Amino acid sequence: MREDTIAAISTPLGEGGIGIVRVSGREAVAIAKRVFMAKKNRAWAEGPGYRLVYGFVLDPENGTVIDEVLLSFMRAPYSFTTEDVVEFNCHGGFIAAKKVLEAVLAAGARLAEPGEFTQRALLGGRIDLCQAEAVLDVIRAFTEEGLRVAQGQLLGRLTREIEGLREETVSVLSALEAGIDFPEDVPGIERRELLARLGELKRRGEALCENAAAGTVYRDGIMMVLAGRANVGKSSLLNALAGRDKAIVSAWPGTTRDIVEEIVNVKGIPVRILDTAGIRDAVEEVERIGVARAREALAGAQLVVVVLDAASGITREDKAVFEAAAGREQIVAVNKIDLSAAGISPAEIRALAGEVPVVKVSAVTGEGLQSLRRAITEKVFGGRVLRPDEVLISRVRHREAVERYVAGIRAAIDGLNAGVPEDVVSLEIRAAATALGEITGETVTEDVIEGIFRDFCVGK
Ligand SMILES: Nc1nc2c(ncn2[C@@H]2O[C@H](COP(=O)(O)OP(=O)(O)O)[C@@H](O)[C@H]2O)c(=O)[nH]1
Ligand SMILES: [Mg+2]
Repeated sequence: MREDTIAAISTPLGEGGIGIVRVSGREAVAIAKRVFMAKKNRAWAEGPGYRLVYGFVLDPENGTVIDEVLLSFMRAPYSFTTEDVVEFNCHGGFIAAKKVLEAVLAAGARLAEPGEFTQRALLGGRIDLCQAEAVLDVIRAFTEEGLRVAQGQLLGRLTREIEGLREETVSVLSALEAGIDFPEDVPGIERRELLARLGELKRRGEALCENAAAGTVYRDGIMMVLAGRANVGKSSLLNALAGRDKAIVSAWPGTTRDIVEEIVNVKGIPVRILDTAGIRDAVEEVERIGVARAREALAGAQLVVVVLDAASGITREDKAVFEAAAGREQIVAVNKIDLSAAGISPAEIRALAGEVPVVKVSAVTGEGLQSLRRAITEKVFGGRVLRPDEVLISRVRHREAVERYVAGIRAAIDGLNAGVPEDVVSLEIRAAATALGEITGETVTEDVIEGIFRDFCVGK
């Protein structure tokens, strides 16, 4: 499979300073020699790796210059893929890198599949599966916090945590099995000690699951809906949080019909904010569809911000909004406090919505926006404060594996307490260890790996 040499443009197409064509594989150097003419150092390929060589990529057909480039050369195994890698730093733009790629393909390389360079790094043993996933998460990170979580994973901190847990689990398993196989020779590990060690493993697994919620939030973000009757200032609030005029704001009720959305960085959380049509008994068809969509969005949201108008107080229509939002995680934002500082009494809100956080804001002056952001993070993290160096699970695939691990250890503990035979208990522990191995790729099917790389872009 790794017989052939792959190539792709690794930078986004478009106007830019440089565009990079990456070539990896056994023939990388031979192929580069066919298309590249060094200005001075003609013997670059015989020297050590990690060097830049200045020169030209020539059209293999007629010898004309395609582009002036800097070639960088990483010799196996000291490269991203662990293979010989040559990268052409071409001029940016739409054509130069594309022509260089064509020349490289004509000289014997094959166009890389999405994520194939990273896949080779995985096959070469330079990174494990969760580090490969982290490569994509680093690229896609939307906030600094998301980047930090992804970098921790890329640098192997999650791997070490998972591997440590797995080794300890296997060690408990072999102690238990020694007692089963040679009951006369080895005194079976004491039950009490066994239970204590399993209890500790369960606790560590549970801690990882708890933190996974935060990690997933930093990676995937949350979906938040602004709901309220017409004209309370939902669109104005979206614009204020986004810091730009995304949605049309107008004194005319019923302006927003379709859902307008924007991803906003709220204290490190990528929040997908959906601005919806005001919920009311619309008479006209387009608005009616908009209201139906607003209700649908509400049903799928992880967090609902019910917006009220401080100047007009609570009306019959606001009550309908609270009914639609009932049972959802929610925050109440009393908007337009620049018009009415007194706002709406918390008791009145509580009577309709129960114990919900209430913040006073003005989308026009910006007052209270910081409190709204804080209320959002408190809702999302449940008031928990995260240490910056904490190892966070950020992918559903990982969380599910750890959940199965914890379930297995829990079953083992319950089994021991209930007097289940030890060989049955050991099966539970073995399955738990296998679940952990799926995270780093030790025990994982080909399908899972393919699914992961399908998400990647070509060139990474
Ligand atoms: N004074 C004041 N006016 C606001 C505020 N927020 C919105 N408005 C005004 O209220 C009207 C309706 O705002 P809009 O954002 O379109 O409300 P929506 O229908 O809920 O999306 C517009 O004229 C806005 O300028 C606010 O905080 N203070
Ligand atoms: Mg609107």
